[in-house]
Amino acid sequence: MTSRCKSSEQLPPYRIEQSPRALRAPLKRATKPITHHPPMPIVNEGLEREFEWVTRPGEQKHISEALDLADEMMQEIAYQLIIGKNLEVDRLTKECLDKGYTANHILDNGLLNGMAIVGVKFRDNVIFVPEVLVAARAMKAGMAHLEPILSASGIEPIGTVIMGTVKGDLHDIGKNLCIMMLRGAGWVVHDLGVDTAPEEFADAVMEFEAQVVGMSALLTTTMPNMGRTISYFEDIGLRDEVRIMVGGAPVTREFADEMGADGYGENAVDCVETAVSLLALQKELA
Ligand code: B12
Repeated sequence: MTSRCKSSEQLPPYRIEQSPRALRAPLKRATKPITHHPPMPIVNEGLEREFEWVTRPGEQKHISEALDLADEMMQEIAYQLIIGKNLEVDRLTKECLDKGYTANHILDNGLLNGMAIVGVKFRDNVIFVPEVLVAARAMKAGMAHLEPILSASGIEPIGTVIMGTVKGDLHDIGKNLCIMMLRGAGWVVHDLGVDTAPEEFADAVMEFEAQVVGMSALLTTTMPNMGRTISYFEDIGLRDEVRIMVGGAPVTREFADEMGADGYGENAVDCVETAVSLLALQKELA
C-alpha cells in the first residue's frame, strides 16, 4: 500500500483554511435539521485523515451523512478497508457480529463507507489499481462473514436469477452484494462471475430455466454490452422467455430503458425488489 503523507502544501488551496470537519458541519445543519440519532463525529484519526481526500462538497455531504451512524467500530472497519488491511477487516467484522451488530449495519456503515472513500481516492489519482485491489480484498474479507447471514433465507425458493458482470468488466463487489441479498430473499441465484459474454447469459437461462437475468457494469465502456446482450437474446428468440434487469454505479434508469431492459436497480435492496416485480411481470406474460 502506498502511503501518502498529506502536508498542508499538498492540499488544494481552498481546503487549507478550513478543516474537513469544519466543511462538514454547515452542510449537516442545512440538510439534516431533524435526526433521531445524534450524528456520529469522526473519532477515528485515520478515517478523519482519509476523509480529507473527499474534497467535492456533494461527496462530502453524501459520505458524511453515510457516516452518521458509524460508531467507533464501524469507523475502524471503514479505515482498515481503505488502507487494505484484509486481516484486520476480517477480525473486526467477526468481532462486530459477535458483539451483536447486524450484518446489514456492518455492510452499510463500515464496509461501504470505506469503499466510498476508496472510490473517491481512485478517481482523483490518489491511489491506483494495486491499492484498490488490496482494498477490494479487504472488502471481500468482511463480506465473507456477512454472506452466510445475508444469504440465509430458509424460505421456499421464489424463482431463479442468472447474475453476471458483462463482457470486458471485472468489477464484482456490487454484483456479489446483490447476489447475497437475492439469496437472502429466497432466490436461487446462478452467478456467472465477471466478463460474461451474451452467449453465457443465454446458455445459463436455458440450462437453469431462469425467469430473471441481472447484469452488472461499472465501466461506461462496458455498459453498452448490456444492450448487446439484450440484442443477442432477441436474435436467438429468447427475449420473451426472461425479464432482464441491469445495475452498476454508472447505469441509470434512462440508460436501462434506452437499451430495452425490463428493470433497473440502484442498489442491492432495489435489486431484490426489481427481481420480485419482474417475476410477477413474467408470470403475467407467460
Ligand atoms: C473496486 C474497483 C475496482 C477493482 C475491482 C475489484 C472487484 N473485484 O470488483 C479493480 C482494481 C479491479 C478495478 C479495475 C478497474 N477500474 Co475500477 N473501481 C473500483 C471502485 C473503486 C469501487 C467499485 C465498487 O466495488 N463499489 C462498491 C459496490 C458495492 O458498488 P457498485 O458496484 O456500484 O454496486 C452497487 C450498485 O451499483 C448496484 N448494482 C451493481 N450491480 C448491479 C446489478 C443489478 C442487476 C442491479 C439491479 C444492481 C446492481 O448494487 C450494488 C450494491 O449496492 C470504483 C469507484 C466507484 N465509486 O464505483 C472504480 C471504478 C468503477 N473503476 C474505474 C476504472 C476506470 C477501472 C479500470 C479501467 C482502471 C484501470 N486503469 O485499469 C479497471 C477496469 C478493469 C475491468 N476491465 O473491469 C472507474 C470507471 C470510470 C468509468 N466512467 O467507466 C471507477 C468509477 C473509478 C473512477 N472514478 O475512476 N476497479
